[in-house]
Amino acid sequence: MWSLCDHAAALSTIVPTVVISERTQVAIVGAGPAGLLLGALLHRHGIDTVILEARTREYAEARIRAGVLEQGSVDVLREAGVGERMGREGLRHEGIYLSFDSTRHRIAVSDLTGGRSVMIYGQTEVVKDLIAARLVSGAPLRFECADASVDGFAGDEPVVRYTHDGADRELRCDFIAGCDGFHGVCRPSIPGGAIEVWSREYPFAWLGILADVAPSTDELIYAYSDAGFALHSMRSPTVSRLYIQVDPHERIEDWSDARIWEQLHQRLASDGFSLTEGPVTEKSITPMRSFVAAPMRHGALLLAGDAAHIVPPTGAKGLNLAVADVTMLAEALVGRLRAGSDAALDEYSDRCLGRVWRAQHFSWWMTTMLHTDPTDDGYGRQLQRSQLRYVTGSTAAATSLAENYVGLPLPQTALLAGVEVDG
Ligand code: RFL
Ligand code: PHB
Repeated sequence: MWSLCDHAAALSTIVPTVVISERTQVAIVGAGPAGLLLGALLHRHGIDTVILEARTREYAEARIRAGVLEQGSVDVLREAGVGERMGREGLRHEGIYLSFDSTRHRIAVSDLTGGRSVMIYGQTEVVKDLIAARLVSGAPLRFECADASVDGFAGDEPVVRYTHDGADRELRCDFIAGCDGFHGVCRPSIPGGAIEVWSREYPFAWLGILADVAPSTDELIYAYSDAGFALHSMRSPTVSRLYIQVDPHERIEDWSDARIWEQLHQRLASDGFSLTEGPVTEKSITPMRSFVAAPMRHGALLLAGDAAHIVPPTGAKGLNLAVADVTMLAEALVGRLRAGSDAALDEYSDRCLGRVWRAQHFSWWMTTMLHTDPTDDGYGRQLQRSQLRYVTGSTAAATSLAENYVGLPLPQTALLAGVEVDG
């Protein structure tokens, strides 16, 4: 006689697993800034999207990362309808300090770029604003989607398979947007021969802290010192964000708050500057890497943001590149899905990569100018000091830094001009 268990086991081999199937125009994998912003821009132009995120909402909203938004990114976020709180709480900055040899030098970024500026507003806040707007819009955003895989993008049946709420699901679509970050599944799904990759690892990492204390500076300080790089940034008038360069093999458990503050005091020291300590509420270590994968389009699979490229954070470019990518991607998809034009889609990868490589160079340049290289025999430090003196002493050199820091203007897409793309 069969037991109930035998019966269930036999049934499971006979009855095919039920797959819940649905369809959308654009399946977006990843609810980081790239995926969420793409969803917001497409929603405003009447394109159906479903956003699938592996993590919980709490996790996505708590991930501490970027803090500097270029003016072009601010404009796009406003256009996407999420600029209100940023406008109230963001801090507009018109300059940065470069600190070395006990002196702080101000780079007057706005004066040197015809009035352009950056906005200090945490990525956590951008993500919270985008999630809130998405939920209000009623468009689908699913957290805790496990085992996502992408398929069929080389032909005309793109599909994302995943599990959610214990059920196997498939999302059929016209296009898949791979916005799933550096460790996502979309880029690795592209056949090896169809993608070219360039990368560089650095012999250092950033240890970052968030501290409940008013910033000790009015503008960000990027500090070069023999003990290593340090950065004094901020999140609000009462919260400071600080980083120090550490060896990539360091463990966060070995860094007491006191040890971190001691290094910050030493590295940020300059005439007339004093650093105020406060309770540390978060600390973590991030390795540094440069990476580009090209092309960013493979049939109906389009990569955007960290899924396609990453930069070391010294130039504050990663989030801004993600915003630029999805602005161009939204325009391309609206052109295709509402007006039947492939022109912008065909240009998507090349348009993005021009900007990506400029940001790659700037981020590499800032990183190598400001970090001490453990393998350096002393020659490199002489070059770094010479470069820092040049950048802070020559208007031409300072203008080049400023222009890159505020970011290239975004191409004036129809979306940004608020124009109906299918009009
Ligand atoms: P994200 O933010 O990594 O989001 C990807 C999302 O995809 C999800 N995901 C999946 N979802 C479904 N299925 C899967 N199989 C999935 N695999 C992954 C992930 O859970 C996640 O939610 O990529 P996105 O959207 O491209 O955004 C990129 C930015 O996050 C990144 O470039 C910046 O944070 C970089 N960055 C900075 N950028 C700036 O522009 N200015 C800065 O000041 C700045 N500072 C920084 C930074 C990054 C840092 N770290 C920690 C790397 C400072 C630091 C310390
Ligand atoms: C930050 O505030 O987290 C930040 C600021 C400037 C950078 C990188 C990170 O270059």
